[in-house]
Amino acid sequence: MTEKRVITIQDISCLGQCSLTVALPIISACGVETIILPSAVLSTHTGGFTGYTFRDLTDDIPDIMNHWMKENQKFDCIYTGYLGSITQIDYVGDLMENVLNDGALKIVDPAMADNGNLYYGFNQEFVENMAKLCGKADIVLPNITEAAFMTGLPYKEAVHDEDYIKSLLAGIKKLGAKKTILKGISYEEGKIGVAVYDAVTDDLKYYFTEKIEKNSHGTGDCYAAAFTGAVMQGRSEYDAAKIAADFVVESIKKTIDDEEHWYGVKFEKALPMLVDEVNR
Ligand code: PXL
Repeated sequence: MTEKRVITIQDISCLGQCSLTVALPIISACGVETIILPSAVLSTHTGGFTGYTFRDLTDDIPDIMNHWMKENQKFDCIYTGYLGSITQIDYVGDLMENVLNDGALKIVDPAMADNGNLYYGFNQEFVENMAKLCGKADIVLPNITEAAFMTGLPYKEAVHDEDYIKSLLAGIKKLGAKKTILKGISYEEGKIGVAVYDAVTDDLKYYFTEKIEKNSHGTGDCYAAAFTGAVMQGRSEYDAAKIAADFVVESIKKTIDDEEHWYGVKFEKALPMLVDEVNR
């Protein structure tokens, strides 16, 4: 039996517990072989550090892809996270065409914004290109901010009303994505959750957890990686969305007492729980 393999493309932020340094250990812990394509190497992430180094690897992406094609290597899932430029988004389109098996799953996390703002270095043109990439995906995992930017709807803070959330989901559906996991929804104080929306059947479900009042960096990346690992282990999208949410809550809880640990979450401490849940 050939095991399913995931290719994930995002940056390496050497220090910072985000992007590839969380995707590789988390998906691997789920029992899934993970092929990585580093799009850039930074000394840290850009969300709070200053003076970080940045080595752009955009030009290596086609060479790496061409080598895999020559070696006849194809994958069963592509999961994309933080991408640094429109050229990189275009190269993801090439990867989708050239290195995926028939029926491979395309998961796009449009990691580019949070709390109402785009991350440093992104602009409206990038948003439009990311929205097009989401249109090619089977599953997209935006937070409320990213969904608002991509649909052109206003960003609204919690507590949300359901009509607003449904309008974001309808907007993402219009982009062409088949399924949306919309993160960061709150319909009541103290609770936060995700919508799991199937645009083909119009089925909408929610999963809520307790809301921990801490702004945590990198939790979106931990969420998407755990979701991808769980889905590739055969869990339904809804189960994977739930498992990923519980994993992120546990990771935040493991971090909350350490005030000096501001740049990420201690997801490593929650991996045993994730592994248990995925294999349950
Ligand atoms: O967590 C998303 C992310 C990934 N990679 C880099 C980032 C960020 C968010 O700020 O700066 C380099």
